[in-house]
Amino acid sequence: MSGTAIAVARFRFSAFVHAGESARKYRLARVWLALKYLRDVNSDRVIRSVASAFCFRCLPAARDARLGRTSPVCISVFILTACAGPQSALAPAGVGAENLAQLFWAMLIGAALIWTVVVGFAVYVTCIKPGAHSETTASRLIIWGGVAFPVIVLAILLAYGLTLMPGLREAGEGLRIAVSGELWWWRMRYFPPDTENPIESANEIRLPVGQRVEITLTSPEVIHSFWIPNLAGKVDMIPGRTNVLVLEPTKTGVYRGQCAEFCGASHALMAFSVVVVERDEFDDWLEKQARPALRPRAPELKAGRDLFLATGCGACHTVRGTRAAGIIGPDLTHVGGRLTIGAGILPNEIDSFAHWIAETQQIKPGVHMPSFGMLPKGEIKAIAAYLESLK
Ligand code: HEC
Ligand SMILES: [Cu+2]
Repeated sequence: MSGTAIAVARFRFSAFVHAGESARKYRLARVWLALKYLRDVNSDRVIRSVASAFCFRCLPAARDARLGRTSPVCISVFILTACAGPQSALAPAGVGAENLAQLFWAMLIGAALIWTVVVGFAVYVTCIKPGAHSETTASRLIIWGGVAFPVIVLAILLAYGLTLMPGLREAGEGLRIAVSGELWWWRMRYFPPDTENPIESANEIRLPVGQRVEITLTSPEVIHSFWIPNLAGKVDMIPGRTNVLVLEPTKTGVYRGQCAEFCGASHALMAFSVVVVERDEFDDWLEKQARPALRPRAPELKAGRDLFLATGCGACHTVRGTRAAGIIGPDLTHVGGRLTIGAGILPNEIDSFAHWIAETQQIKPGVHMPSFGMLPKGEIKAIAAYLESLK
């Protein structure tokens, strides 16, 4: 939710209160604003539409003074819909996440049952049959309820958890992807089984559906954590160590990964997109990624490439097929073909490239790329158009 939207919502809210509305309408306004806020902060379109449907349903119902009954229903339905989406461990689209979701639901249901029994006991001894209990009853309760029962439950949970683990560690089926956590972006290197040289990319991971892919995780400087909630659990990326995670997506689609370990100033801006496609589509895509960058034909794009090379971008970035061969920043050979730029924070559009080049440090504080805002606007636009054309 943008600052302006918050200001507008606050303004509307206070206008509501100051207009001397009844207490019920005051409550209604709060619920409505809360829902509107939740709707706005959730970027997922599905959640948005469900939330707006409920906003509009709540409003007239509440006006009819039935808010007391309607709002808990609205809110709980809304909270449940938040379990879906491209970055949710409870909407599994991979074998690892399916196991974890299963474990989560089993634990949640178990915990709810135990809670009900404990509260039931509490109600029984305080309301239904208050008074002193014999010492034998009390000791039995402690031994069975307080010692034996938790030991049995935890042992079952441990055994269940352990049975899920070997599946998460099985070897991959040929393709390996080496991911390195940088400050604050992701370097991806694809190692198909039959090639020697890795194919380098960044900030987006593409996977073939139904195939077990081995992901090796490292980091050159600080600890990050690689997490794609819809596909699997998170695994740390530790300097000097290589951790292995196996991903086996079961559904095609676009998901979102995020660094899950605080790693410095722009940690929260360190995300990436995950695109799961059919096997054939994946093979075509990988084959294209291995090729050098497209040669620009249009004069504006040629000018953009020349400016890119002349401005020193090549000191940090590689564009295969040109003399730009830097390795400090992401490989830009096919940057225009990614869904987002800047590690999952801006949509892939010419305007975003221009904005990124001119205001890098404002967009992502602390990154190892200086802002190039001193370049004339026209030059920035030309470089942006060239990069966007690198599909
Ligand atoms: C000193 C090294 C350095 C220089 C010089 C540099 N960059 Fe970068 N660039 C980086 C780093 C590091 C990142 C990754 C930042 C992040 O997302 O955390 C980056 C990210 C980018 C991205 C986003 C890439 C992606 O995968 O999303 C673009 C586009 C980009 N730079 C363009 C340029 C252009 C154009 C120039 C020249 C005008 C330039 N860079 C100069 C280091 C550099
Ligand atoms: Cu990180």
